[in-house]
Amino acid sequence: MEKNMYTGKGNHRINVPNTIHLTGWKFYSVIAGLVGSIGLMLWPIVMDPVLHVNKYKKKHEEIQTEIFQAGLLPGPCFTCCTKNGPRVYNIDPLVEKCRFPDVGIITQCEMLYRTNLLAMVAADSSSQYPDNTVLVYDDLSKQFVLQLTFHEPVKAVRLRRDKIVVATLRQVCVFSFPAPTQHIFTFETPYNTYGLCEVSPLLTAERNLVVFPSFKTGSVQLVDLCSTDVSSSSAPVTINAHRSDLICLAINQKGTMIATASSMGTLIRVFDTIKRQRVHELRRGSDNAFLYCINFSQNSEFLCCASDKGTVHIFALKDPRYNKRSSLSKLGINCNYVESQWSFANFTVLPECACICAFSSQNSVIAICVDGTFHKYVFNTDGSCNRNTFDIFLDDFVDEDC
Ligand SMILES: *[C@@H]1O[C@H](CO)[C@@H](O)[C@H](O)[C@H]1NC(C)=O
Ligand SMILES: CC(=O)N[C@H]1CO[C@H](CO)[C@@H](O)[C@@H]1O
Repeated sequence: MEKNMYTGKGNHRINVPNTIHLTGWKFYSVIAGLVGSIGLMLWPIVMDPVLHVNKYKKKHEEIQTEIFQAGLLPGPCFTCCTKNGPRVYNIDPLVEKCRFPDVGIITQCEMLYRTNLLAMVAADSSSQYPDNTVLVYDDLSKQFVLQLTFHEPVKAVRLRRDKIVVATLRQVCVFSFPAPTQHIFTFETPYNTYGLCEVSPLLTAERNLVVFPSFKTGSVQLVDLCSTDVSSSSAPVTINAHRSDLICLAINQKGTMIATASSMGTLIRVFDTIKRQRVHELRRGSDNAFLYCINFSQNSEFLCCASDKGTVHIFALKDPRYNKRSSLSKLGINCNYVESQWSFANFTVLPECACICAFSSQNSVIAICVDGTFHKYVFNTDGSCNRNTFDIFLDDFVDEDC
């Protein structure tokens, strides 16, 4: 392990064994995923919680404190960190693919798409690894193949096929990845308790950006990953997004737009990353809330968000006419408040239960909650939003080919 350690002290000693192969999960699992999603569309099985209400209540109590973090991959699976180690699930259909019980208590687990590589951050309380360390696990060789150690606790890890981005409490560090893993640059940030840091996920993105909070309250710093000269001498590229602290940050697939929310939680602002201009102002609600998650749809046509109010909202970006407007604006009264757009569709999950949301196949949004529940709703631009799936994912069996 020692040999593969990045100490962050100038002398970067990182060796990745030559044995990393970026093979996908078995090809047929993708096909199965596709077939599964078609199956779901033709034959929507609605698992009514009313039928399982006792089981649900019991499960809810049992598992509420078990999950530390859940992460949605841009694609058909998600990871979830439990007290018994991280797990990987397929979404369409909902099936547990893998669990890693031997790696100890992990608080963050980020998978490189659907490959064999997972970046993990341990809980400090677990004796094995400290919380200032990122461990990359290779599921083919069933071992950790890379260890990066920082001065401060790691708050987030983001992977792309060519980079690993790590947000610690006060820094964002970018490394080339997987082999050779070399330190490219480090940026200082204000205290980043929530590990706000996003990277445009695709190598083919129009803009290859890493975005994170900047020193001015409520502002976002944008760094071009392809730029060879990101020296600190040049003025940082920032967007002043909000007047209070950022609480949520998202980037679209192409890297052309970011969405932000502040600690007020009333507004979501969407900015063009090229022109650095605000393109949308979306109103989640009129009272304050804590936003857990914002996500763009694959083609940036829609945006969803989840808050502690227990409501998942869906907004239209490409055709904002679908969004609802305040009735005041219809009367022609003009002020900032009435100009903003309200979501055109929404659905509810358990309030105050942390939850992440993302778009899935054809006009559907899924929500994954720390109480172990999985929700999938199909929406329509007329504002209808109907439940397609409800399940308790920690209840699932392990697929044999894992
Ligand atoms: C959710 O959608 C319903 C139906 O369109 C609407 O009546 C309700 O006001 C919305 N709720 C919120 C919190 O926006
Ligand atoms: C599918 C997708 O883009 N999911 C992202 C949703 O947002 C969270 C963070 O808010 C990301 O971790 C996911 O990758």
